[in-house]
Order: sequence, then C-alpha cells, then structure tokens
Amino acid sequence: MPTAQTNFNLEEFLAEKKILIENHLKAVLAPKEPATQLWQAMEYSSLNGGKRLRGILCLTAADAIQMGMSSTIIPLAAAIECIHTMSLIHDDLPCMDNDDLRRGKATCHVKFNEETALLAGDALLIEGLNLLSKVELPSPKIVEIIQVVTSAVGAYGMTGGQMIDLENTNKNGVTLDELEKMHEMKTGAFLKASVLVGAIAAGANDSQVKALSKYSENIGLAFQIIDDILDLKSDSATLGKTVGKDEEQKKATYPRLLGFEVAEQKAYELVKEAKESLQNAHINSTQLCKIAEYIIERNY
Ligand code: GRG
Repeated sequence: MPTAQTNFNLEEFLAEKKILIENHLKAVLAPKEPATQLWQAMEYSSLNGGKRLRGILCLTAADAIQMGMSSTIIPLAAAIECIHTMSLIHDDLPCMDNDDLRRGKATCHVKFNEETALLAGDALLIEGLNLLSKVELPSPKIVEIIQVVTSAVGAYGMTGGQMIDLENTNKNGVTLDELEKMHEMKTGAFLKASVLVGAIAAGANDSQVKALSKYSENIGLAFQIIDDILDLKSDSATLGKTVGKDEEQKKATYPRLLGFEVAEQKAYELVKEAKESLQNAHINSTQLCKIAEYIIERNY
C-alpha cells in the first residue's frame, strides 16, 4: 500500500479543496445580465452544498502526478462540478426522477420552475465545457481533456446510462452484469473522467493513466454500491435527498441482488484493489487512498 502520511487529516483536506473549488464556482457563476434568472438558478444549484467529490478527485489525481499545479487545475475541477450539477438538476426533473429535495434544499425546478431548471442544466454543461477549453494548458491536452469528458457524459456514458436506468425502472429480472454496466455508464464514467482530467493535465504517463483508470473504475462502482445501501438504510435529513426511491421504483440495486453484507463486502474489496492499483504503478498518494476509503465509509 502507498505509505501512510501519519499527520494526514482527511476532513481538513476535503474542506480545504472544497473551498478552492467553490471560490472558483462563485466567481464564474455570479448572476449576470441578461437572463439573470438563468444565472441565479445555475448558481443556486451549484453552490447549495455537495461533497465536491469529483472536483476533489481531479485536484488530488493531478497532485499525485505532479505537485503544485493547483492554479491550473482548479478551473478544471470547477468545470467538472458544473457538469456534475447539470446532471443532478436534470435527474431531479419531473420527467426523470421527479424529486423535490437535493443537497438538503429544494431542487432547481421547485425553487425556480421546470423551464428554468432545464435551461440551467443545459447552460451548466456548456459553461463547464467552455471552462475546460480555456484552461492554461497546451491545446492538444485541452482537446484530450474535452474528449475524455464528452465521452463520459455522452450516449456511451452518463446520458446512455440514464436512459438504461429509466428503461430498468419497474423491470424484473435485471442481472448483476446489466446493473453494473448501467452504473459504469451513468455514474462511473464521469467519476473516472474526473480523475483522468487531473492526471492528463499533470502529465501522467501511460502506466499512471492505466493505474488511475483502474482506481477510478473501482471507486466508482464502490461509490454506487454504497449509494444503493444508503438509499435503503439512511434518512432524508442525513442524505439531503429523498430516500427509498429505488424500492419505490422497484429498481435493481446491489443490496437487492446481492444482499447487504455481500454488497458491502464487494465495495470494500473494490477499494482495496483500487489502492493496490496505485501501489503497483508507484503512485504514492495517501490522499487518493483516503478518498477511496471515505467513499465507502461516508454516511451521505
Ligand atoms: C449529460 C446531457 C446529459 C444529461 C444527463 C440526468 C442525466 C442525464 C443523468 C443522471 C446522472 C446522475 C444524476 C447520476 C447519479 C450520480 C450520483 C450518485 C450523484 C450523487 O453524487 P454525490 O453524492 O452528490 O457526489 P453531491 O451532492 O455530493 O455532489
């Protein structure tokens, strides 16, 4: 395992990175004219909480490859959080999950209206891509980063995964392989892209990219298993979103297909392998290891 940094405090580390990302988001999303309500909705949904896990993974992966790149990477991390927020706004819409609670507050379409929420999601996706295109890196790297992100959110990634998830609602007989594929596309692909964007920006070599791909695939799946478990075991006040949705919609989930214990065991195994993949590529990052552990130990 990568050597443990004894004085490392994960809570402080996450809080520090969160502030960096949110300060950048505040600067780029401050409401403007014209279309002020659009900006207000974009700012409301982007700055109303959230763990900033994907943005922090981007920053931390970059640091694991080359320290001291923060000023270049923060706009990338902020862009990733804009795109993530877009997916939450659209996921909550009445035509999707029809949810009224997100990050402990009213969802975008409840706070504003459905039309504004739809457009706020659209604009956050585009502003996120725009931010990526303007980062201070050589053009070929920017193109590579944009390719990684768009592949992860397009029809082969998040959007396709969401489509399959909708098709699986109230459907019997979804297999474990089908469930895994859906999550790999819907949630895993973008989480992996968040790690790879940081790694590419910091100049990772092929073996480092391969190891970070394995790391992120594993933690992405572990994240989803824990999400399924929390949906059954936690409460709305802790999670900041409606719980029990999966059961209500009769969705296939890891605990449903495997049972709680086996599902949880699988998440722990995935995290162990994620850390081993870093070790095998000599990526010595206590931070990435601790984030992997946090993903399965989190309570929201
Ligand atoms: C990409 C054009 C385009 C459309 C998106 C709606 C949709 C299509 C996809 C839904 C993707 C989605 C919302 C997946 C769920 C991912 C997930 C578990 C989100 C919760 O992530 P956390 O816990 O949230 O990191 P916070 O609030 O902490 O940021």
